[in-house]
Amino acid sequence: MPDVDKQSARMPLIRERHNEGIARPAVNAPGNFAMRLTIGSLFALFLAFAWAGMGFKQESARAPAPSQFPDLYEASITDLQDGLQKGLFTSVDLVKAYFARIEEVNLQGPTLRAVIETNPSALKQAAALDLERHTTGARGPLHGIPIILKDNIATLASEGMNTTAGSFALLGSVVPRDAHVAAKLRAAGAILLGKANLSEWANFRGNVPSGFSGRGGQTSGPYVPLGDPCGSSSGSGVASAIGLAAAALGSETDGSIVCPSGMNNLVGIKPTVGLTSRDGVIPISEHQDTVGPMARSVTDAAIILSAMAGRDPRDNFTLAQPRVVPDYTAALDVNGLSGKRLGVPRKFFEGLNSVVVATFNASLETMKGLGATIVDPADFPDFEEFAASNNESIVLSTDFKVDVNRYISELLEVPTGVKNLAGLIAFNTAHAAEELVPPFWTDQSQFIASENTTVDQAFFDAVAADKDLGATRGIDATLQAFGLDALLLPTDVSSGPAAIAGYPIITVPLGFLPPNTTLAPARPTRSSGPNQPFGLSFLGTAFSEFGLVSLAFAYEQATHTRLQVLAFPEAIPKTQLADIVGAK
Ligand SMILES: *[C@@H]1O[C@H](CO)[C@@H](O)[C@H](O)[C@H]1NC(C)=O
Ligand SMILES: *[C@@H]1O[C@H](CO)[C@@H](O)[C@H](O)[C@H]1NC(C)=O
Ligand SMILES: *[C@@H]1O[C@H](CO)[C@@H](O)[C@H](O)[C@H]1NC(C)=O
Ligand SMILES: *[C@@H]1O[C@H](CO)[C@@H](O)[C@H](O)[C@H]1NC(C)=O
Ligand SMILES: *[C@@H]1O[C@H](CO)[C@@H](O)[C@H](O)[C@H]1NC(C)=O
Ligand SMILES: *[C@@H]1O[C@H](CO)[C@@H](O)[C@H](O)[C@H]1NC(C)=O
Ligand SMILES: CC(=O)N[C@H]1CO[C@H](CO)[C@@H](O)[C@@H]1O
Repeated sequence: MPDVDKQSARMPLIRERHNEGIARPAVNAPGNFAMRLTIGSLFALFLAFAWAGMGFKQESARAPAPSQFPDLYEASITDLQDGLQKGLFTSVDLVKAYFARIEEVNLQGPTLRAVIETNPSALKQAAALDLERHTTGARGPLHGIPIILKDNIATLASEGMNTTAGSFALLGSVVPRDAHVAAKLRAAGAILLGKANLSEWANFRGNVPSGFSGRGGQTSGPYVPLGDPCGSSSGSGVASAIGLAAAALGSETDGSIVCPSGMNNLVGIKPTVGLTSRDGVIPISEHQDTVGPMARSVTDAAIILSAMAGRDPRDNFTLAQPRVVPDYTAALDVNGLSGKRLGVPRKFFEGLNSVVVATFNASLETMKGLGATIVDPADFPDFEEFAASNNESIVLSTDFKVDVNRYISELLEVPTGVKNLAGLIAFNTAHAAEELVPPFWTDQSQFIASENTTVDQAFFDAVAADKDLGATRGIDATLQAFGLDALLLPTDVSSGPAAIAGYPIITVPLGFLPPNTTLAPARPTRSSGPNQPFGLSFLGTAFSEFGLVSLAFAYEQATHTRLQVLAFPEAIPKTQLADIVGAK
């Protein structure tokens, strides 16, 4: 396949860059493979080579050392694809390894509750994809790569997984088809490994701590014990951060990809509304929802975004995107910051942690050193009007009722009998012990407020006001006034303007709170503590993802922040490919 050839031609370059300058974790380092070498694994390697030798691409015959298994804590999609292609391990091995890693930390050990379900068909699919690789070759960079989806992204019920937004109300519901993004990943050869826990209903039920769902319980983060994982793509963030899958998909209405990406030390892309289809994604708002990758590197996120973007007649917002989906990996340029103009809208910074601000300020110097011009401040011309506006809550509240009612009406079966938002509210009240759980998780006030809305003139005015404040007089006006390629913000405050504009954000690891940070009380999660990661966001205009990926990649490659601090030891799963391949 042409895709594969292109990819393998690029692989060595990307790998070299990736290895450069990474402070390899020493003490807690998962995966000292030399210790795990067994006769079994040697035999498996022998088989792998015999297999690879049977007309399988043009790999050289040098003997692999066992350490060539990528460490699953950090393994890139490129590394995994390389090992699969060389026959060092199979996709069946990968699925087994990730299942074992999930088992170690999800309900045992630190009980992170990041994963709500695993896919009972995943091993069978992996075997089929292994066979296909062997017979007709890999489809592309995602062939046989396990990815976790947020539990609001539909997958064929016949495969055995539920799609519930974390709610018992949708347990056993039968979706009409895969979500468009799930179907696209499948077509690219990805294995849909499982569903991630989330803030129930993508945090639109009421005032409930991030990462809680009735079905999945309370997710917590892997950097601070009982840490707030942020949300609503909480489980996607945690799962990707510690290698429970190669990467994950999340969805964002206002912050739900970028916040858990920032707080779990990941790269997250919140695409322009209309770049990735929302068909089959349990909604909040057609005006603001978008689906995107949460990964450990800009490269991985770019690979996944390239596979999931595209038009879909079932989501007419996607018809506004440029006709050809870019190959976002073509934007991966270490010189991507050179000659670029980036602005800092400082008025958004109020209330930020001073460590975050100081680290952000230092990153500006780094970017100057990489050839960027920083315009600081570069504020929104009508910031005060933007800040005073409450139009977003009208848009989301009104949209939710319409959009969630439509989603439920399209389901083929709903065993609980729930038919609409009014039915969801009644269901929660009737099943309070599972859904409205004391002491932290009792609220459904947002549901009730949303049920009370009507699509009226005030709603249409609010939609228009948001586009005007966020896009026309917000991000676009600021980019134009200062002649900028992008805006820069700490991820803690980046989501708002992009949310109401429908515009993209990419976040990359920026830093960690220092060791002497006070450990906040667990209520039920800790808002902060030592080693808590935080992110740096690049924002742009509609469909500017290609340019944003380029800027973020250049910054990531110059800084390699992610591995400067690892998850706390109990949150690092021990199972590695060597354990699985060796156990054959
Ligand atoms: C999905 O929900 C049904 C109950 O309706 C349950 O039997 C099944 O085990 C669930 N699937 C998974 C993978 O947990
Ligand atoms: C999408 O279609 C709906 C009707 O199904 C229409 O009301 C809406 O304006 C369309 N939106 C876009 C962006 O074309
Ligand atoms: C960050 O930079 C801004 C603008 O130069 C400055 O006003 C602020 O004091 C700096 N903050 C910290 C914590 O370094
Ligand atoms: C919506 O935005 C407009 C324009 O700034 C403003 O006049 C209006 O007060 C806002 N409405 C709400 C509910 O905040
Ligand atoms: C329902 O909407 C009406 C009119 O918009 C408002 O007066 C009332 O307070 C709302 N009730 C609730 C429970 O939100
Ligand atoms: C943490 O240590 C730094 C110096 O290393 C100091 O500036 C800061 O005030 C300390 N913070 C706290 C909360 O003790
Ligand atoms: C894969 C997994 O561990 N799923 C669990 C998620 O959490 C619920 C609620 O605790 C369990 O029932 C699942 O087994």
